[in-house]
Formats: sequence, structure tokens, C-alpha cells
Amino acid sequence: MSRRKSTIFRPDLDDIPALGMDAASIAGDVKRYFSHTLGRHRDSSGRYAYASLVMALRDRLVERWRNTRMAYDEANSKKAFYLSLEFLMGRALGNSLLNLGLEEQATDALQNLGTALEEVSESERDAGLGNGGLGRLAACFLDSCATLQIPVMGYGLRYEYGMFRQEIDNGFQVEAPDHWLRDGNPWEIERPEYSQRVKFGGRSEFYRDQEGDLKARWVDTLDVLAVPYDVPVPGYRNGTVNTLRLWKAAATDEFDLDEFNRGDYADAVAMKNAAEHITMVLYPNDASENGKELRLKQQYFLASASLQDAIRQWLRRHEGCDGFADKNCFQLNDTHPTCAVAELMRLLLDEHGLEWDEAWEITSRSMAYTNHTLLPEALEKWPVRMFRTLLPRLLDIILEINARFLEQVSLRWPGDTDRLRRMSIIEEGDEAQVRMAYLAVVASSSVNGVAELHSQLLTQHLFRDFHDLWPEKFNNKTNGVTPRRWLQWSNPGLAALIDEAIGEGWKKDLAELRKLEPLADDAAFRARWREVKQDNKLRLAALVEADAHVCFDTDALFDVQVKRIHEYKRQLLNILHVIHLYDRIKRGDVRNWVPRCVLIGGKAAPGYAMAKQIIKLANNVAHVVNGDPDVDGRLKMAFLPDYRVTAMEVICAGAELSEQISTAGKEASGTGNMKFMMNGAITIGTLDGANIEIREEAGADNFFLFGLSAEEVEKRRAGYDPRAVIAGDPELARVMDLLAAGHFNRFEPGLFDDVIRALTDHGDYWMVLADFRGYVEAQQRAAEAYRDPERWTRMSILNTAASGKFSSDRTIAEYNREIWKLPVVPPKPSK
Ligand code: JN2
Repeated sequence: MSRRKSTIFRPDLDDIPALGMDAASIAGDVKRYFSHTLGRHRDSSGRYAYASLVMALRDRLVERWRNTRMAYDEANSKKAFYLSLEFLMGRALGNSLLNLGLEEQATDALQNLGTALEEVSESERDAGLGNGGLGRLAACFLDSCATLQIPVMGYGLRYEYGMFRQEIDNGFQVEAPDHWLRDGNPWEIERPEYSQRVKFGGRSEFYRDQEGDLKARWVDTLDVLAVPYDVPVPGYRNGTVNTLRLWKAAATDEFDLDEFNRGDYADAVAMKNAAEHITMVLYPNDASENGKELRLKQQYFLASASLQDAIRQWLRRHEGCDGFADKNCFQLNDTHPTCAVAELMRLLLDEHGLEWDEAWEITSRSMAYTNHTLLPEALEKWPVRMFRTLLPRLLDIILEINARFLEQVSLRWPGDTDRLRRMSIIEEGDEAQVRMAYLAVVASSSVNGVAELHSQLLTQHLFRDFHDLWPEKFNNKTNGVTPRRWLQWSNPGLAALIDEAIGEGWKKDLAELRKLEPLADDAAFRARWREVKQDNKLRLAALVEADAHVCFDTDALFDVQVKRIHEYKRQLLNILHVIHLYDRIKRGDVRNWVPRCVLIGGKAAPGYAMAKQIIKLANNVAHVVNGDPDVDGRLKMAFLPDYRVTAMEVICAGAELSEQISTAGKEASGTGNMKFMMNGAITIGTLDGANIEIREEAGADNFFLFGLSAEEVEKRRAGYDPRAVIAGDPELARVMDLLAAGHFNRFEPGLFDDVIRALTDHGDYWMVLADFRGYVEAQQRAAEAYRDPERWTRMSILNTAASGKFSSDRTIAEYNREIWKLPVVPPKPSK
């Protein structure tokens, strides 16, 4: 085959005229994509109308993307990389229109073409590439980085299957696969030219280089190709478009050839499959580790591809690695991408010829680690044996890091062998394990928790020894959420009312919401605030009707708990309260009754039996309560199936009471709590995670507090007797009796025995019963406040007004000021 001399195709793109941002230009482009690119002339599904509109928008994003990249290149500034196994992006269409300022134009364009934007938007699948809090936080952070115009790139995995779809069958959770890419994804751009090779297996080989120095290389590996897919991340009306780069695993060519030459076509295809399996599916275990080999492969695959890519970007403009740490920073989203530590060392030592001390200097200066949980079952540990077979060269490096680290510890605390054992990155035992959190702490210049209490507990417990050694590493970055998606987009009615009252400055500086405070005393404003909430409650009621088949009365108090199902989050406490209210109704204790609609939603990890039983219990209690004529509209309960980002956009706007009732000390921060607060819901909650800061901002009068504090929880454990609590509280005893008598499982005997026994026989680890009385009383205070609409509305306004701290813009500004230290780099405006 003759090859022509290759030339670089690099046409002058500067003379392409900027695309029109008016309705007519957009309509023209939509039409052309529909007819010429997609080859359609009619569409009853809305899918092709959707795809055409996205392509028209994508063109406009691409212009700004290029301007942003050129501005970053020109500034040659420091960059940060956000490494995360999860990015829970949800839908992109509404958010892109909002951030580009094209909502009206797109609405008009589609109207002129004979369809409605709202209808077309429904064709988009959620990008559900995350489990819950940690993944959605990463998505909010990307929005804030682009809005603040700082050079941050997200690195993640392009899972073929995202978070499972949850169906409810006879009250039980059933998981269905989420093949979200089936109809194609018009938001991504494949960039095979930036593919990277990732090694697995094989062995380390040591040799002497030309200078006679001992070097290592990783040989006899099976390589997998990492192919990047870029997703644009637009800032809020500022011309910046940052990048989320997602890696897909693919077989290498020689992989196929080797097998093929042995005449084993079927094996060749099977091997190809094994390679591509790495990014097939997101693990659905929110906050619990299960030590599966494929998960470690995913983690290393992300770390290696991303670091090689970052180094490739660096070497385009620099000779060698000097100065790399001054210009590059890697933020590790929990320990999941922590292989990056050893991988950067490997690349610097083995591929770029650095000495250990130089490589360690660069690595430890450029890594930063965020912890998202204190739950012991979520702390990642990988068997040394698994590392040895899968990533032998990384294991060498981890052991060397550990040896040098323990040397440092024994210099500081001579003879303290117990401390050495406690702090070692390798946990000894029947099966030696790598403690990923310790590796992350040792190798990072910054370690942060995600709310004040959580960061404090980290230094007092999990990382106490490390805090003794390096107090300066530890810091707090209280979480936040993007007000663009979680207020402006999800609640256009409230956003318009706020605009009218205090102007539009809050969209970029959420602290300005404080200007709403005086309006809490303005009766006319309160009436309008209520009208908006009423509209949003109607939208939420329609969702509940459609998906849970329960009819919510919009005059009732909307009491909402949506989040992953976990014992520490205590959905069970909420359900016990519902049973208590039901019991009160049945015994006629209904004086001054406040009608209430209780909504619970969330997914259980497929292997978490107790969480699945809690879902079944919620459904059964709802069935009994909703079907009992004695209840007579005083109480409704629904379990909403398939809770996800797009559902939360409707839920947070319509909620009035926000349930944040975790056992104190267990919820690192929470972020749903912030979305509800922004939208004027009032929190009923424990002193846990960011609830503490929410209460501080809103004021104690505008928060329904109950329960043991984190300290009290630990003190109370000694001698705690849940049966004595039941015996001492007749109303609780009645609730437990109803449960035990099978009132909610009449034709399903024994179904809830495990749930009941966890509370009574097994010591009620999560202190559900200990907090029951306090919770019931707080609920009573909430009901009383709700009976006075003026008072409730006042509290609601004051909550929104106080929510400014919980913008992820504030959080990201803190990460940047204290950790990343990146300059603001605005692009040149698009012509
Ligand atoms: C998390 C923390 C979290 C995890 C998730 C295995 C484990 C995992 C591990 C995910 C998987 C997938 C550790 O619970 C906290 C919230 O309080 C907090 O608001 C958010 C954001 O900081 O992080 C949650 N933690 F396969 O999601």
C-alpha cells in the first residue's frame, strides 16, 4: 500500500462567521440537521427533533469551546483535573439553553417548526453516570468551574450502562439496565486521536540503563485502549466552555491480530469483549465497598488514561517534567481514583526517567484528596494479592511509598510500633490489604472533608494519626450545589419572583439572596411566594400521580425524603412516624390535624437486603394508609420509583418540608438538603453534616431540630437498650405493635421480621428508636407552624434568603483559593 506524504490539515478557522444566536438562525439549523444530517422528513417520537436541536446548540457550544481552549493555551496557566469515577450529569439540554441564554430563542424556533421545547426535552435520557451525592457533586462542581472561568477539566468513565432504572413490582425494587447510549449521544465528541494505552497484568522487570542506574519497566502486559469522548460544560452566560473527558475502553489492534494469527477468531473477539467490559457498567453500591476486581480495573483505567493525557498536554509545550507540579493539580473525588498516585510515580520514574525524590516531589505536590464518608464499610481496601496480579508495577511503587513513609513515622515517634501498624498503608492480616485512604493522605498536599462537622470528625478519628503528623494538610470545603440547575432551571417561577424583588445578581453571587430577608415581613410578597409554591406543588403532584399512582392534595403539607436508601439515612424513622400518624388517626386523636403528603424516593444498592426491605415497607405502609377510608385525606404516602436528577428538578421545587434525619455523625454533608433549602423548603433534621451549617445560616427558629448529637450518639451506645425505649413510650410501643402484628404485611407473613429485629434484638445501631420521640415532637412543631400559612411562608422565604452559602460557586472559589490556585481566564468573545 503506498502512502502519500502526510500533511497536517489545519485550515484557518478564524474566518468562519459566528453562528446566529437568534430564533431564525437556530430554526434554520435545526431544519437542516433534521433533513440533511438525520435524513428525516417527519418525526412522531420527538427523538429526531431533539437530536436536531442538540446539534444546532452543539455548534454554538463548539465555537465557545475553541475560544476557551485558545484562551487557556495562551495564558499557559495552571490547570486542575477533577478525577472521579462518577459524574451524575442528568439532562444537558435545558442546562445548556439556560447557560447559553438561548431558552427563549429555542422555544420560538421550535414553535415556528411546529413543536414545543418541553415536549422535545422529554426525549433526553438522564446521563446517570453516578450513584448519588458524590457523583452529583462532581457535576455541580463542573458547572461552577465553567461559570468561574477557571481551567478545570473533568476526567471520568463513559459507562455504557449508567445507574440502574428502579421499577417497583408489588412494592419490591426491581433493577432494570440503563442503556442510556442506545439512541446515540449527541452531546459527546469522540477524539480517537487522543487515545491512550493502559497496561494490565504482566510483571515488573528491573534493568540498568546507559548510565548504569537501576530502572524498572512493566512488561508482558495486556493493554487496553482508552478512547476519550468529550462533553462540553458551558459556564453561565460567559462564553466559557470547559470539558468533561470520559474514557471508553476498547481493544487494541495487536490484541486482535495476535489471536487472529493463531487462527482463533472467536477467542480474538472474546478478548476484545473482555477489554471493552471495563467501562460497561457503573457499580451501584453507593458508599459500600465490595472488592470486585473489575472495579479496581475501572479505577486504574481512569487514573492511567487521565494522567497520561495530562502529561501529553504538558509535553506539548514543555521539555521534561520540571515545573509540572506548579502547573497541574489532581483533585481525587474520594479514594476511587487513588491509583493515580502510584500511576503518576510510575510514569515519572519508568517512562520519563526521573529519580524517586524528584518524582515524589511532583506527585505529592500535585495530588489533593477529598473524603466523602466516615462509614467504615465504604473505606476502600484492595487485597495486595489482587494488586500483584493486576497491577504488579503499581504494587512495587505503593510498597516503596509505604516503606519511606513508615521511616518518617518512626523518626518522629521512635519505637512506637503500634503507631506504625496503625498508620501503615498496608493492613496486615490473613489477607494483606492496601488502604487506599491512607495512600491518598500520604501522597496529597491537601485532604478535605465536605462539611465542618465531617472535616472535624476526620481529624479526630479516621485520620487522627495523620493529623498529628501533618496538621497543615487537613481542611474543610463545605459542599454546595449549582443554583443554575437547582433554582433557576428547576424553579423558574421562584426565580422570576426573586429577579423582580432583588434583581438578577444572585445568579452569579448567591449571597445576594440575603436581600430577600426584609421581604419575609411583606404580606403581599408572601402571598406571591405561596402562589409560586402552589404551582410547583401541582407539578410535583402530577409526577407522583403519574409514577407512583398516588393522588396528593396540594393543600396538604408536602413532606419529602429523597436520597439513596441506607440505614444511616433513617428512612425507617420517617416510616415509623407515618405509622404513628396513622395510629393517631385510627384512635381519633385528630384535633387541629394538619393534612400531610409524605413522599419517599431513592434506590437501594442491589445487594443491600435491609435497604430493599425498607423500600417494601414504605410501599406497604403507603398501601394501607392510602386505602383506609378512616384516614379521609389527613395523610397520604407515596414511594416514588426511579429517583434521579430529572425527578429532583421537580421535587425540590414542590417540597415544603425537607427530611434530613441521618444518625448524627454519619452523613458527611448531604447536598439534597441544600437544594431543598434554596427552593424554600424548611428542614427537619439532626445536627449532622451540612445541616448544622444550614441551621446556622437560616437561624434556629427556621429549622426543626431534633435528635442526639454526634457526640451523644457515641456516648449513648454504651448501655443503650432499645426495648427500654419502647417500654417507656406508649405511642412508640403502639407503632412497634402494629408492625409486629403484621398490620402492613397481612398476606406476607414474616416479611418485615429482619427490619423489626434490627431495631429490637440487634441493638438498633442507627439509633432510630432513641430519636423517635424527639422526631415526633419536631414533626409536631412543623405541623403547628404549617397551620399558620403566614408564619410558614416567612420561614420559607428566610430559608431561601439564607441559602447563599450553599452555592457550589462558593465551594469552588474556596477549592481554588486554598488548593488549586488557578487564575480566572475568560475567553475572547465569539465574533
Ligand atoms: C458518597 C462516599 C460516597 C461509593 C460514595 C462505592 C462507594 C461512595 C463512597 C460510590 C461505589 C460508589 C464514599 O454520603 C455523602 C454525602 O453526605 C455527601 O453530601 C456526598 C458529596 O460529598 O458524598 C456522599 N458520599 F461503587 O456518595
